[in-house]
Amino acid sequence: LLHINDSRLLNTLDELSEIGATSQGGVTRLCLSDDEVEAKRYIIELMKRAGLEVHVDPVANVIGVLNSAAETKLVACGSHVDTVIDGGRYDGSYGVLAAIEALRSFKESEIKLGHPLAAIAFANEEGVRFPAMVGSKYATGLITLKDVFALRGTDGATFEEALTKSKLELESDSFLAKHIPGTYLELHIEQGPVLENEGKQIGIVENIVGTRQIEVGIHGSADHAGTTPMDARKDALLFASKIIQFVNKLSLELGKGSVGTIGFLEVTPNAPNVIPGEVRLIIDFRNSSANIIDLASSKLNEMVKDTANKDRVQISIRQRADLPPADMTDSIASLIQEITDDLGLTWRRMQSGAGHDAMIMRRIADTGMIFVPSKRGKSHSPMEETAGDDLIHGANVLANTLMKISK
Ligand code: HGY
Ligand code: MN
Ligand code: MN
Repeated sequence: LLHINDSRLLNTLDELSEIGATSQGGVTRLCLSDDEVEAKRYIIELMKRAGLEVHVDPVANVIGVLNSAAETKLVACGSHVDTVIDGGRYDGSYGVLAAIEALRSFKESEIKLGHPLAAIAFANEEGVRFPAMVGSKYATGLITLKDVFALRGTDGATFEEALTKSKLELESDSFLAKHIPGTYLELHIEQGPVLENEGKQIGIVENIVGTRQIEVGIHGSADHAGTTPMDARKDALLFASKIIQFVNKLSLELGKGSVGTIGFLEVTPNAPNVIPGEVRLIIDFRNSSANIIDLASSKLNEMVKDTANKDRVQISIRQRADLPPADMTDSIASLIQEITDDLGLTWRRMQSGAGHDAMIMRRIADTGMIFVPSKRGKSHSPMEETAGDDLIHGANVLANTLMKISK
């Protein structure tokens, strides 16, 4: 069994966490922000130090390749280095750094590998600024470069403008389209309380729930808060509050693991004595069943349109992101389980309530995910924390599973 270099992995985690660090101990690295670009440059450097052949594709996926001369199917692993606003230091970053550490350890121990291997930092997994999973969707041919370039961020910039501003040197063609991975493995923190509650060291993911994001623009009328009678108002925020209540009620009513969130809300002009004229909000609905997601989506569309008429406001409504539920590959889950047993670690099979690039990669490759425990189940928060030995265990499970597949 191979053991990765513990202190080196933890050291790179500390170094990467400095980039985009916030005062509360969290990290903010939105897609193609200066901080995320700096993180990508750090990853490029680290891959070079690890002796990998580095490729940066047209949407700024960063790919480090080992044993590239081998003619057999690529074995890929990785995650993302972009984060949410004031998120944690492990979400995504841990999987990328452990992937690089695994390949670096293979190279150092001169293990005979029968396949080329790639460690990947996918572009824009989180979808805070631009709609989610652009990197893996492009890498798997789900979205064209033209469509990626045209994506508009919540700040109004297009993906293309942000790429140009980043000054990242990009290759002209998609490395992963030319070298389609036969297998993809992703190591990630659980971002929930299950492993900690059950005292298990490793999570073997069986399925990832689906996510549907719907963006609603509400166009009322900005008027004077003092002189406008209550029955003459077109109050966009009042209408938004009905949508927020409805999303919560619908999620509770649909049950079966449904979760509905409105985390993005923009009020214009956002002044205490002006009736809100414009509101923009994004609904995030999730469920492990595509049918329930479709049902929720149609009920939301119906409610928004009906209520808009009553409230005399204009609305624009569009699907912002659609990430269908994905089952992981059984044979990969069994292999992860076998390796975890060999390493003498405890495990349990489980669902992922968080989305991951693995749900997209599953469309073209045999795919598996490995989880390590999150303290108090916290994530997408500066409180995100995972114990050092759990981080090492997860990296060893990833490395040994990769080695078994790549022999
Ligand atoms: O939102 C998610 O589930 C993931 O963190 N992108
Ligand atoms: Mn993540
Ligand atoms: Mn995340």
